[in-house]
Amino acid sequence: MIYTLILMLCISTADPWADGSPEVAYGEGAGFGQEYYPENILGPPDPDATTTFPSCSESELLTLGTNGRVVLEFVDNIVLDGAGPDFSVFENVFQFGTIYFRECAFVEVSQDGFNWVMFPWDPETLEGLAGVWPTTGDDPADPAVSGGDQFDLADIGLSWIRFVRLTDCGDDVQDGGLFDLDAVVAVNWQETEVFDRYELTYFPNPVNDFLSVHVLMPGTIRLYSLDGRLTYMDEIPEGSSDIEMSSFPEGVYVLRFSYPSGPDKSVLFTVTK
Ligand SMILES: [Ca+2]
Ligand SMILES: [Ca+2]
Ligand SMILES: [Ca+2]
Repeated sequence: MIYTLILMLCISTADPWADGSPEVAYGEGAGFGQEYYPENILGPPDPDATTTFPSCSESELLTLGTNGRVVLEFVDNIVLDGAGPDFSVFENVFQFGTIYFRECAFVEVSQDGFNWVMFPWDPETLEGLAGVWPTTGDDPADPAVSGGDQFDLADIGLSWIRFVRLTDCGDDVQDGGLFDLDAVVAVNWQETEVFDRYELTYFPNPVNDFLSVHVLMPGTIRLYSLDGRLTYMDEIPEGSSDIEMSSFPEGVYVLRFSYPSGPDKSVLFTVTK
């Protein structure tokens, strides 16, 4: 049995933690932890944090600043709607006697990183916000013992998500101050192929009539000859588009696609007759 376990550990490299942070926008009062971003908000929460001794390390926490926001991305896994809570957010909330020191953030989730759904929240009870309950120091992937703030995708009607966006509540919520993110951890999740949301695929190559280009979001396509001249430009929708190539002289071309808020992708292809 131990061999089976070792084999499983070798095969599965995915983890429940958030894996990347494609976007951050700091607000007033930010600064703490920026030197360690994004590593300080990826991976598990600070292992030394407890309910009464919260994390206070810049290598574990990132202060967003007033109305600041950060996006976390699950790369090797997605969060699924399973039984009960599906992911947890850990902040350095702490308890002193009967008092909790809380600094809150709004929580939104997304499948594609563009369309977002916010968890409903209550300004009185703070339910639906992150930064409300302390980290216990127990297993961060088990919501029964982990502490932190827990979110159930069933509450907003989504079956899975890949992105979590946290926005400091600023003056919208009467809390203790600035939200300091420690970690976001999936509870119900599934390993996935590493996903490139800025994917660009095309065929055939070489081409003599129509070049079929497939992209995941709308954007601008440009074709250049190898001497750098722009020979074609158009806006294309998400999905597949056919570009008529029969009037193009033979040769090698650069196909460049600009995603609306991502990197440009460039590939080479050949036109033949
Ligand atoms: Ca992960
Ligand atoms: Ca951390
Ligand atoms: Ca659920």
